[in-house]
Amino acid sequence: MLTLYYSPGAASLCVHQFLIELGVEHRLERVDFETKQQKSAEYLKLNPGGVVPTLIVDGEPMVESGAMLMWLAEQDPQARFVPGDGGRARREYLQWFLLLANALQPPFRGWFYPQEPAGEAASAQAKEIARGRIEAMWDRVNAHLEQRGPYLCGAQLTAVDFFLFMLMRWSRNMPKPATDWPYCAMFAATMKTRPSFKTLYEREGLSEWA
Ligand SMILES: N[C@@H](CCC(=O)N[C@@H](CS)C(=O)NCC(=O)O)C(=O)O
Repeated sequence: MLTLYYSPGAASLCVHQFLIELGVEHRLERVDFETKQQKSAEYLKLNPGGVVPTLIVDGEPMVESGAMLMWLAEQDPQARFVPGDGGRARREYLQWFLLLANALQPPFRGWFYPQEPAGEAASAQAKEIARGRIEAMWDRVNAHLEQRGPYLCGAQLTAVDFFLFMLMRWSRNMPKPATDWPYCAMFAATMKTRPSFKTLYEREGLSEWA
């Protein structure tokens, strides 16, 4: 049985939704951010970065939400969420996983934890830089979805779409949320119709951006 260490709405969200979507049996362990449980000695043994999510597989901890999505998608006997043709869609799948993890997730860290790169005094500036990087990525994602959509790899919904959907959700209270871009908005609206989204919200006790 898999165990997911999570915090509501955090980077664990895409993994949680994907587990529901796949119908894979799992157990949830909530990590309490209020008490900084993610920095406790016990949790750091599982995830030395002191962040969520952590997925326990056969007693072994795994970190990085994008890697978890890729791995879970591979375990699915019908491989429903992996483009299997080895061609364009497969290339896009790998490209977008790495692009989102390298170029979009880090500026979100900068937006939510702006003191990290250069201390409290520089946090307003760090936040503006992060915002610019995030918005530039929505331009890019929007252009791709316009040309290639409705999903990142074309007609097939794949694991990487769950990653993108979570990142879009993180922008909901920003001055320009992802849904200000029309093709991003269409993508988000489509993803919200999935039954896994409703179950996820019930389980994590979420209501914003429903
Ligand atoms: N690249 C990591 C990012 C994980 C991450 O930054 N998680 C945040 C929540 S979204 C966290 O645990 N923050 C608590 C902290 O840094 O103390 C992943 O996708 O797994």
